[in-house]
Amino acid sequence: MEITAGSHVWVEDQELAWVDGVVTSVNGNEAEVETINGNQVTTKLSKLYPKDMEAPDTGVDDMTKLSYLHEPAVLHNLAIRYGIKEIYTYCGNILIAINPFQAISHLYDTKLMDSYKGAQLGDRSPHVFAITDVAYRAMNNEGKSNSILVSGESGAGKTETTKMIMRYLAYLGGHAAAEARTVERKVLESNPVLEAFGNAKTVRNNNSSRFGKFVEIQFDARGQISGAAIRTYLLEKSRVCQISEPERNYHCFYLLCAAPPKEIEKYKLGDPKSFHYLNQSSCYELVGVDDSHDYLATKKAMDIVGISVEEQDAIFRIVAAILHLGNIAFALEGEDSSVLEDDKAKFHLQVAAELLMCDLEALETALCKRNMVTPEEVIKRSLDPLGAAISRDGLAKTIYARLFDWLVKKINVSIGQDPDSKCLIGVLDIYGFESFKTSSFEQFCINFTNEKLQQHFNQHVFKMEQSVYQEEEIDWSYIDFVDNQDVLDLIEKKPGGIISLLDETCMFPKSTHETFAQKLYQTFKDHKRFVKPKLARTEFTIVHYAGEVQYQCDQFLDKNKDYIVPEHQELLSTSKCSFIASLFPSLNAETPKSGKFSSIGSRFKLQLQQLMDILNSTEPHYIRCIKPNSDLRPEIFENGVLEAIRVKCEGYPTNRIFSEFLERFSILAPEVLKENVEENVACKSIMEKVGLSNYQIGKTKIFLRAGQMAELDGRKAKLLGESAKVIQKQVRSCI
Ligand code: AD9
Ligand code: MG
Repeated sequence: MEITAGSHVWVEDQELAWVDGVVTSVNGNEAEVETINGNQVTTKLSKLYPKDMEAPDTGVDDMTKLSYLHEPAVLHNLAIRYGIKEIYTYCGNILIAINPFQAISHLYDTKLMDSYKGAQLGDRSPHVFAITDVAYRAMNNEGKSNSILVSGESGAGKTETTKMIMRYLAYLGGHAAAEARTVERKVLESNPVLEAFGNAKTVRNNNSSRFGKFVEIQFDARGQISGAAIRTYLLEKSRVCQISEPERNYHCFYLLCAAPPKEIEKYKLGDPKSFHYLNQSSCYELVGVDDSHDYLATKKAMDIVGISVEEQDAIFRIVAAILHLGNIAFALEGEDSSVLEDDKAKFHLQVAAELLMCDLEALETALCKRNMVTPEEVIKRSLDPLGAAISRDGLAKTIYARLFDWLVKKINVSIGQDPDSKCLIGVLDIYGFESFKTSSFEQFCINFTNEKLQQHFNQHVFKMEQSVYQEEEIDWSYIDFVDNQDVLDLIEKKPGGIISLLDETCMFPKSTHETFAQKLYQTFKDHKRFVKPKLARTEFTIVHYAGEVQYQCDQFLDKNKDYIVPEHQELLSTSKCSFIASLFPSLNAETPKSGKFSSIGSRFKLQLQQLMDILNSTEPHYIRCIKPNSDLRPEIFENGVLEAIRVKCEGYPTNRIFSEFLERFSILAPEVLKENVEENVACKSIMEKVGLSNYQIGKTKIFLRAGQMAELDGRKAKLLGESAKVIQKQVRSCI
């Protein structure tokens, strides 16, 4: 559209993201804009976006109703709706949810659930229940599995949204008889249990999921919930031993420290500040969270999901043992051996051994010494204090990870699977895209997941667009499909991708993180998604769809090794606590030999591929969560919402029913209306007169390319301006 003096436009603003204003003058390819907050801005014409002056003040509940589908228009619409506490908006059949960071009354109550039951999408205001209802009905009517994929950056509201989906599904597919309701109760109560052990406060979210989760809810032929399976993905193990300001460790540690006195005494706990694994950060309490209340609530939820009292005791005993393990400090003895630092360390070693029900000396040896196997004999080699601390942390992480896996398995067994179920609804809540000051292997895996999902999303949006075009019988064959395959290749291609190179490096005994970094620099020096930061020795940057992330490869090698020290395995498999011993079953021929290299990265890649295979066999529905800040600018700007819009813009982002189009633009060719032709012919004539091409005429709608609506509006405004001048002239001549 031609932007001239008097045009209403959006202009970029440092504080507000976008601000609207009026062009006061145009000089070459620059324009002066007077913004509504009274500033004079000079900017390039190409940086201005036309503002739709006919858009309703209260916003639209579906982005596709916007005449201009560009970034400022989309964000402005979301901002208007957010201002009136409408947190949900559609973009076609994608639901956009903006985190309100406060409870909105009645937004999720049963009365509201009633009102969405069976309603067509769009009949009622946008809501997570509406999308879920569509998925449920599609499953019942077509007998096909559906999935609801919730995505968005960390803290955007994915987990909360997922819980609402599960609640609504339990409402739709719940049983009338109280005694039959156990399945859905177990499904719902699995959430607080998994959150207690798998969520933690991070910089971005006080209740951040540190694992990915795909819940498969199975239904019987009558549409009632008959079983469920929970799959989890890569728990962040490093958090157990290492946290930084202002984060926290996993919730369960703080819950247990706030348990009733009897438990505190039993597990020899006390102030969380006295534990090394917790006091690396000064954050112990969360605003609005009562850990002692949550401890009891978690135990109640554990009861419901079928974890026995004895099992609960063993679980919390392990949690306490990990805290005590963390306090076993080592000092140097002789040249390169280590001993317990002081009496305090001895005390914690003793408590840890008691809680883990293993031999005290065996525990100390497992921490401080390693077996060296030579052809002749096995020699015990001492570790230095640093080596012993690493060994201790490794043990703590392994125990915690096994405990978490046990919980997931137990919940699955307890809920039970329905072998006869033909249909399921899968709900995906994966950790959101992350970029920290120091991003490590965990962020690499998390962001890899998000790239995978983004690709699925792109393909889906593209397919949806195609189906609209097909319905209207218009040609779509030349629309390019833009995707992020290049980033995925960089990460997961076999051979040659980063994960492959990492595995190769891990298997080569002499390699270090420096040699790994060098290998990356050499291999990807020309890759457009890979950047070697200036002066970097061990960092690398990936240009993700959501932005650039710089990774620090210091710990990539260690974190990629799925390895349990044989001495630790030996120690715990002989624990007198059968629960603990069962977490470390003796190795048999089927399990990989202890000490043999197995890669976390490759296993994660495989898990993701399996997830994608499941998703590809379902009908997907998308919910994109946005975390707003004061000016509603998503922190990661190329958020999926904008990505969906970008995909749309590749095709025909705007369409209008013929009659609506004629009503808006017949002024551009009034003679057309007089000709008494069919509506589609009239639309065509207007476009021809204005000189626009590349649009398409469907069966009921006209499809416009990006910018064409703005162009038409511009012509209309100009015409109206000119006719106003003509009228003024006429009036003047009359006077
Ligand atoms: V992460 O990737 O796991 O770090 P999520 O899961 O996207 O992240 P989460 O659902 O945990 O974010 O939401 C963060 C916080 O926002 C919650 O703890 C709530 O306090 C708040 N929230 C999110 N959605 C809603 C909502 N619909 N209503 C009220 C909400 N509060
Ligand atoms: Mg979450």
